Amino acid sequence: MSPTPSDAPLEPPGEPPVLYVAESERLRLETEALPEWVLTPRQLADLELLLEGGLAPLTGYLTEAEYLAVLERMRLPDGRLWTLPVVLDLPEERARDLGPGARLLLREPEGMALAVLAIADLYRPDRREEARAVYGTVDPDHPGVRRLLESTHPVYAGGRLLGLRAPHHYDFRPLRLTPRELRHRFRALGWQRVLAFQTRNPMHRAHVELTFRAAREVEANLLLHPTVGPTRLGDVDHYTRVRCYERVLRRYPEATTMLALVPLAMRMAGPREAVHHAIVRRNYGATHFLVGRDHAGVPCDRAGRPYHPPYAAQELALALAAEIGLAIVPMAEMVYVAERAQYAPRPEVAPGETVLTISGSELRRRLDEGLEIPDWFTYPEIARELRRSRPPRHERGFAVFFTGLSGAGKSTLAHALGEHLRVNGGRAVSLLDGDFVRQHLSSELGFSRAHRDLNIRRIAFVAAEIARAGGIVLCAPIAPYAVTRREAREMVESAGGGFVEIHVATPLEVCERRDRKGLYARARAGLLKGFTGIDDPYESPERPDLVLDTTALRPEEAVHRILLKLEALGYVR
Ligand code: PPS
Repeated sequence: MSPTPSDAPLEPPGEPPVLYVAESERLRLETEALPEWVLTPRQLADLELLLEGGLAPLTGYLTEAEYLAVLERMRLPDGRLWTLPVVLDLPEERARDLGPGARLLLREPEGMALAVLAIADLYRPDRREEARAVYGTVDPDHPGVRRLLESTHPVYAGGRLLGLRAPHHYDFRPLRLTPRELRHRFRALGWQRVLAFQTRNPMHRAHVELTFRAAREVEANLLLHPTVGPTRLGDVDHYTRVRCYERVLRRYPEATTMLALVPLAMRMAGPREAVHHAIVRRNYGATHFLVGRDHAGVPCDRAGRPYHPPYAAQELALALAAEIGLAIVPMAEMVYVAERAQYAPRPEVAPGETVLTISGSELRRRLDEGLEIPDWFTYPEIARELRRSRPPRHERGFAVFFTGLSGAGKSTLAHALGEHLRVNGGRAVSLLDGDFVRQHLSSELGFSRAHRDLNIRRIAFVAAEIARAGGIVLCAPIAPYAVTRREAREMVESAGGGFVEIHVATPLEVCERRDRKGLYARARAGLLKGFTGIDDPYESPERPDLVLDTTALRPEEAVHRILLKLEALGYVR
């Protein structure tokens, strides 16, 4: 199944050109008054790869003609292989005063100018078509599809990049080698055959066995080349992962294995992304690329159906290997065989042998509950690192997010819960009540949809920072929109915090009867416009962690139910 060593080109294709302009041109461009755009983390990762030649032959973002050709044929209009859209997405407000021929200055979030985009065209893509072509599905449960449909700006700008400088990183600098630096390193070491391994996860024993075996089969040196760009929501953060890689590296023979990081933004696009990853590694000077089971894939949909057959990525990458310009090394999944106390490729497991595996979600569960992580699964030093970054839930920061109509009882419950948690002690408890936030954080905002969303994002931002620092935060806004509540959850969870959503589902009639602030009366009289529940919508949560109706429930009773839920989820003991 694997290619023989002679399949591999010994000399990788030429060094990819970087996209930086000369110093004089840079100074000139920097003094021009250009319209600007501050890059998102994903855009920043794409830009860094582009500037350093990691996405050669691209010299900028895809124009519409290129984009359509890539979607339809996995090729640029001139026939060269290219499988994923690499585009700059902009909101309408930003795109409005731009046009073909305009130049757009691209900055990193800290303000440093990185590049100028010479805009060739601006277009409004059909993102469902893009999802269908790239992911093979428009299922919003697929995280790549969801990001594309919900969090991508509607206008794409294509054109050539004039690079000013590389983004600056303060973390793991010695490991962030550019394509040129890595190629020079290989040359200096005399490495002519290099097998690259892509990952977005911590490496456990199965990965080590897999990479060892693959490198041995093709008689190549091994490059551990994990991505440190944005990956899938919920993945282990790159700081923890890189600490794990540094530790796992010591398990390999020093002279034949190297670790370097690549700022690649994962799409989770399966087969097309496997080819993309291989192209990137060719640019970094690898001669071989390992493609395992379900490369860059999302295993299955809600009904348990796979989005792609598990070996589809291998098949596509193998079929295109000659064009990519490196050898694809397909590997079967490695599993632990209990009777042999050894890892083996799944197809080589004999009938009657016991296969042991621990899935990503099972590992997270064990970490959350502080349970054992067996030695056959990972090395003790890796388990230690993972425990440090994901302590059991009762030691972690979390948000309790109350949502419901005005007068439903959110503030009362949040306040009462806060007192209980403070009495228990341990973690700091902060309260972000709706009214309080509107006084201090969002005093200039009204109640339009845009302002309500902004208000919730601000709350979520603060909540995420509190949870990141290990605190407990109780949020009690109306938060009437489901999409924005989900965004809040994602913000807190991606900061490593827990998120517990409580729908305070007291019916409108009861809230209105209470009318403590007299607002319902004013809304009914038409004196207050856009009041939630009266002439403004409230979207009930579909799957909250807890639903409480305070019509006949005393605050003490309600708080007791919340504490039981928090205990059941493991956040308090
Ligand atoms: S939102 O939608 O989440 O941003 O709302 P929130 O920040 O929680 O603010 C709700 C409080 O503001 C008062 N108020 C209104 N609520 C809803 N709609 C309109 N038009 C409105 N105008 C003022 C109201 O007292 C809410 O407080 P709570 O604590 O929910 O009763």
